[in-house]
Formats: sequence, structure tokens, C-alpha cells
Amino acid sequence: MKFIRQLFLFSSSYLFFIFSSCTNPGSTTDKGNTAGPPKTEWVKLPGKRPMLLLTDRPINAETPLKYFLEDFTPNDVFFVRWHLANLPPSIDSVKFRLNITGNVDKELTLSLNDLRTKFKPCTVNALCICAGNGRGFFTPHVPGVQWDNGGMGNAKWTGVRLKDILDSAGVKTDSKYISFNGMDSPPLPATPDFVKSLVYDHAMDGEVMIAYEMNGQPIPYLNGYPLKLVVPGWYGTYWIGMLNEIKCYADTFKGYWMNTAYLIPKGELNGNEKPDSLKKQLIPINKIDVSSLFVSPEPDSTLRIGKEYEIQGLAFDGGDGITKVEISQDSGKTWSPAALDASLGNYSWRRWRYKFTPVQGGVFSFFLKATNSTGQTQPWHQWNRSGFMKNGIESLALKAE
Ligand SMILES: Nc1nc2c(c(=O)[nH]1)N[C@H]1C(S)=C(S)[C@@H](COP(=O)(O)O)O[C@H]1N2
Ligand SMILES: [Mo]
Repeated sequence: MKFIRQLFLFSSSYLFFIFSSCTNPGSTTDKGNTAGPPKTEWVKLPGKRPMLLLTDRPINAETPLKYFLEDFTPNDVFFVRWHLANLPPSIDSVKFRLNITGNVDKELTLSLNDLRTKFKPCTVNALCICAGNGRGFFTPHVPGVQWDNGGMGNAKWTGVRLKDILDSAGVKTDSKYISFNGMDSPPLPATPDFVKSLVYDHAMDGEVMIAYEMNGQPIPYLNGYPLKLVVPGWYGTYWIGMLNEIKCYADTFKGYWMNTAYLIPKGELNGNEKPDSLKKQLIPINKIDVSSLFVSPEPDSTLRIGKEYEIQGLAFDGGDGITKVEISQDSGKTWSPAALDASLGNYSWRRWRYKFTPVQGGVFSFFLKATNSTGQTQPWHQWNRSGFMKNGIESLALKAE
């Protein structure tokens, strides 16, 4: 028997559980493609359809794989990832203010109405992917939230350019770092607040934005209502939700979530290192690596001999643009191209399709590899101690009868 948990956000940020004995609303095959721990616990979060629960305090929940057959991930199944359990019980859209302080000519306090009316709106299609997405597939196993492939989503983000906001505060040109903080807070004073930073040039590149809409709707509470920093092409850890504090520094910004957590081996392709010889030099995680995955048919599907199927999936990178997706049916000796859907922009994921007709019974194994416009592609094996940036080549085994 599978359970759905109802999770309510209770006053002053306590969570309150009600266990109900509903049966599993989705297929039991929503569990990723290769190994990895199967997720069998479903959760009904406020404003969401049933999703797969990873942890409940703080809330972490992933998107069932079947929703990745759409160009954009619906807001009500978009994955949820928080580090700190204390979320404000409610946010007043009229009283809410975004503050810009620090190394600026004039500190700014902006309402949501100011953002919508005083600045030029902009829109980008972009993938938000957790750095730890796919961590559950790492061998050897690494600690951390054990995501399958559902710790990501593609959305159309609308808001204002961060550059326009910083310019309007008169950010000083000797600024080195800009930091971003949201309204979530640690339940224990010993836990550092979740604050991230970007170097000045990146923050001012005209692409980083402060979004107030996701897929044409206000950002859902659990995805960071009312404002989310959108850092196209970079891992989700920088996409600060419930954003209400931006600070400019003439000096270096230092903080636990920049200098201790979310680090990857320096100068190594795909963040690679070996369990028995860990790299000594580490740097903050940054741009999304080239990767791809199978979405359909799901791994334990049985195909009919002689029938034509369309294998479908996704490929993405940090914004250089996916140019090629290939499938191998002979363990990588030869590769054939999959058909790419039209590009939705380089920061979006790109869907692909591959026709396959099983001519006889048995098990068919497929391997998948994406390449981007700079020629970067995926390695056979990828590993690091934190389970970040998963991009080892995926396989899919399908049975035909
Ligand atoms: N304020 C705040 N913003 C945050 C986080 C957080 O814990 N607090 N988590 C980050 C991480 S690691 C990810 S992957 C994305 C996830 O965004 P989502 O929950 O909207 O899918 O939010 C980022 N923004
Ligand atoms: Mo993340």
C-alpha cells in the first residue's frame, strides 16, 4: 500500500502532517531510469499535484518523470527544494519589499508593483536544475538528498533584469560581489542562513533576472513566491527564491553556502574526482554541464514486437546550446542521431525523439549522449563526493514481447 501525505504549512513555519491512506496516484514506474532508490512516498503539498517526497523538513519533493514530456514543466508539479525549514507562513503581496543595499549610491526599497511598473519586463525560457539532481544514481553512493531525475524543471520566466535594478540603485563600479538572500530562515541559530553570491560582472550581464512570473503565473509559494533570482545556465542553487535582500560588496562576499557547501573540484571536467583520491582544490559550483536523459517509455515498460515506438527524452547544457543527441544500441560502438525538437532557446532544455521498432523479443539496451555547440559531451562515468552535476551517460533497457 502506498500513501499520500498531506503537508500543510502551519503557522510560524511548523509543518503539520496528516497521513491518509489514498492509493498511489501515479504509476509506480516514476522512478528514474537506471539504478537509484525508488521513491514510493507521494506527497500532496499546498498548491501542488502529488509529487515524490524526499524530505519533509525542510520540504524537498521531485517532479514525476512523466511531466518531462512537456516543453515547460507545469507550476503545480515543479520540483521543490529548500535548505532551511522556516518559511514565512504567508507573504503579503502589497507589503512585500525587495531591498538593495551596500555598495550603492542610493539604497532601494521596491514593492512588487514598482518592479512591474517601473522597469522594462523581460522573459527567458530556462531550465532550473538542482546541482544534486540524479545524486541517487551515483556509485559509490554519496550522502545528500537522494534525487532521481526529477529535481529539475523548464519554465518561461518573466521579470526584470538584475542589471536594471542594480543600475537604478547606482551600484558602484568597484563592486566585486552581489549577494542574494530570501525570506526563509534556519530553525536553529547554528545553521547559516542560505545566502548566495555572484561576481559583479555576472550579476550585471543583462541575463540574470529577478522573476515575478513562472509560466505566465505568479511564482508558486513553494517555488519562491513572490520573487526568484533566475541565473540562466547556472545550477539552481543560485536561483534564490522569496528573494528580498540584495547586497553589493566592494569586497569579497564570504558565506557557508558559497565557501563551504556547493563546491566542486577545480579545473576538472564534469566535476570529476575519484573516491580514493579526492581533489584538494575546490571552487563554487557554476554552469550547468551537458547532460541528457530518457523520459519515455519508462524503464519497466514492455514493448510489442513489430510496433513502432518513439523513445523520448531531454538534453540540456549551460547555455551554449545542444546541437546533437545520439543513441547507441551496441554499448557505444556506434551512435545514431535522435531527432531534436525546435530549440526553445539555449537556456531551455531541448526535447529529442528516436524511433524504434523491436523486430524480435528480448531486452534492448540504449545509451544516450548529448553534445553542445562547443563540442562538449558526456562521459561514461562521472562522480564527485557531493553528487553534483550528474552527467554520466544514461542507459535504458526495454523489454519486447
Ligand atoms: N531562499 C532560498 N532559495 C533557494 C533555495 C533555498 O533553500 N532557499 N534553494 C536553491 C536550490 S539548491 C535550488 S535547486 C532551487 C530550487 O528551486 P525550486 O524549489 O523552485 O524548484 O532553489 C534555490 N533557491
Ligand atoms: Mo539545488
